[in-house]
Amino acid sequence: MMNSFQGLFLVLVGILAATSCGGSAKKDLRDAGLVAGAGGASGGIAGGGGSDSDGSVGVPATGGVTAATGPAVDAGSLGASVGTLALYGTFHAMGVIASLPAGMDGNLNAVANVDYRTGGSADYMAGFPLTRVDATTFIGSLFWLAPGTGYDVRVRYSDPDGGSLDEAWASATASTRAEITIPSPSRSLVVSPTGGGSTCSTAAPCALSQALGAAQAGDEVVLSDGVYSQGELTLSKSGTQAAPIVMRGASGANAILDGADPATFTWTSQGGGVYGTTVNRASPHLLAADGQRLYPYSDAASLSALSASSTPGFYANGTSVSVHLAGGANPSGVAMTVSRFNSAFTITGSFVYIVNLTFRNYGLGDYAKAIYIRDGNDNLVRGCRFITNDLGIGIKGNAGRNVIEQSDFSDTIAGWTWEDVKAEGNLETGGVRFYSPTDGRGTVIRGNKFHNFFDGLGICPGDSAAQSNETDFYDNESYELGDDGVETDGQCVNVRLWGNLFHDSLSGISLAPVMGGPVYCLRNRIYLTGAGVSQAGYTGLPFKFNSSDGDSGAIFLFHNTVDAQRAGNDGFRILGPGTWTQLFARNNVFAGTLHALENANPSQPVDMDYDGLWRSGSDYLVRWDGLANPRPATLADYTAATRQEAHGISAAPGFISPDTADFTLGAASPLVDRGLYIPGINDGYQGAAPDIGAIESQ
Ligand SMILES: [Ca+2]
Ligand SMILES: [Ca+2]
Ligand SMILES: [Ca+2]
Repeated sequence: MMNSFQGLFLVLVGILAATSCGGSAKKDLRDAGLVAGAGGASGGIAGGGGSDSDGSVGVPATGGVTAATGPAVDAGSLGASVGTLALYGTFHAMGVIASLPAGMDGNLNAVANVDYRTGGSADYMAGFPLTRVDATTFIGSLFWLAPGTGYDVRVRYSDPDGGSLDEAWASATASTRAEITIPSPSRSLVVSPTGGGSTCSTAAPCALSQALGAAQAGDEVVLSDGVYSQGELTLSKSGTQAAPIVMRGASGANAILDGADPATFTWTSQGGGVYGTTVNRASPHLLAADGQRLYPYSDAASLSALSASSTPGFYANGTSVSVHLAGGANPSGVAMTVSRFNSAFTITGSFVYIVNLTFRNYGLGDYAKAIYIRDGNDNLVRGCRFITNDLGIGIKGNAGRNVIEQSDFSDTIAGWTWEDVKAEGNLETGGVRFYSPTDGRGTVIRGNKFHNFFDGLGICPGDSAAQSNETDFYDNESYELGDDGVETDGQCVNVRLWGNLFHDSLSGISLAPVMGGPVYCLRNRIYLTGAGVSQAGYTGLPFKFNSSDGDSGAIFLFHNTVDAQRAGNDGFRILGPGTWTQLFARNNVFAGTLHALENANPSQPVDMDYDGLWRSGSDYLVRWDGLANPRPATLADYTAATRQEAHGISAAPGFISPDTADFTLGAASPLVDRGLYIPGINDGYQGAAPDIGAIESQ
């Protein structure tokens, strides 16, 4: 049965086929626009299932990086070169920014396709088309690239009106970033917590401050096992790529930078289970008892009453600090932690590498963080542990190409109520944050764990003067969080999230709002949503779009797997308020326990198709406000009413073992080979067509 949606698609293909000069059917499908045209209208249409693919076989994309090869592009005839093209390479992706002279496409309906090839290759392959962000600018990304490799990139314009822009092009060449290797040091400066002198050797270790003062480009500072009760140190020197300044924990050691005051305080009963003392530095924001953070109450009466859901806590007034522990326990018999430093290190230099260190208890005053990267570039944090800090790593200013990888970030507040955390106001930071403004580009956050926070982290600044962020967030795991796995909230242009795991959190990926765009969410697995404690009884949002903080640009959701699992949670859910130009989803699994889909903000454009839709309970498949029947019981009813999901599949997804988070599709899964081929996104799939969901199984 052909509905009007499919009819519109065929009309578009027909027009383009008639007007293109010798282009193949593939070109026509691409030109038909996987991305919407002017104003982000939800008419971005792609069709054909897997049948428009040549079935090329490559390495399956499973969330990690693959170097799959797509079919060669037949560009048809090329017109004149036009405008400018800027590229920005990260390890595995590349930002593409194409600009036109003003007035070339007055009615804003041209499309910018992008092709790419490794330098010197004969054939171009297609990338995912660029997104129009204003009258003269198109922005997009290339994925699954190899590090340290040169690419030729070509943008081809297609304008349905013909004219000089149609078939015009722009090209440029750039390299992806080479992987980081740490060269052998020219000198090792060994330090210990009790070290002294200036020898800085294994036999005669010096103090950390001595080594940091002496370190030059090419040196390493090696921290021996133990606790370093230090902080607010500034690292202003720079290394180079060939000779970085490395600060690392000795092999096998647990070198701990500790922001807590090592003093033992005398606690005096103030009655009612409250005990007080005087600390050495004013306004600590982080106290803990037996390693559990205490809630920071804002006044003595609230502390006395434990007004935040009876959560044990403290109240700081200058250097006067009171605590109220569980059961009114005397803190003299408890291992107490009182922060006395705002930070461990502020890094203003470049090529400073921090490896295999533990950071804990940094939380004095406002905006505390273990590591502060302020205008520093090309720095590395690798294999570190961040345990109960107000923030692990804060980034601000002209700080670009910093890499945070293989590290573990945690706190102890996942059990606090949503409302109590929000009321306090300074407990939502998580593992990594960009302060405003952050104008640097190319931050890469990969292979980390973020857990027991409210939000796992945030990867977009509120403001940025850069035309694009070029931030990559991949292969991370966020879990046990009171709110979001990751906040992609703020100024987010060319921000890419792929291959991440989000589970046991209230929400997965927050896109609320993504100012600018485009933002790409590819092959993420989001499960066990709806965790956390809220007085309001919030249920989960695998993707969060609602915001009153601004307008979102284009959001692309490809090949994500959502399996809510917890009772009463949707597979996909849109709440109000919020506005966006484009929300485009293909090849995702949206499996809920309540509904597969729910939309309480139907004023905004959505374009969804080829998704696997399922709800395990007995409620309606879809809840969609604004329809004559807002509770479509079947996919056919929903598609008839909305034109969405004409190629969607309503069936149990057939995961191998969702209880153990194995979302591989079983042999009998109805989602195998039922996805849409999307150039630049799922080249190299197995079988007859891409599988729906995060894992290409067959
Ligand atoms: Ca036009
Ligand atoms: Ca949040
Ligand atoms: Ca397949």
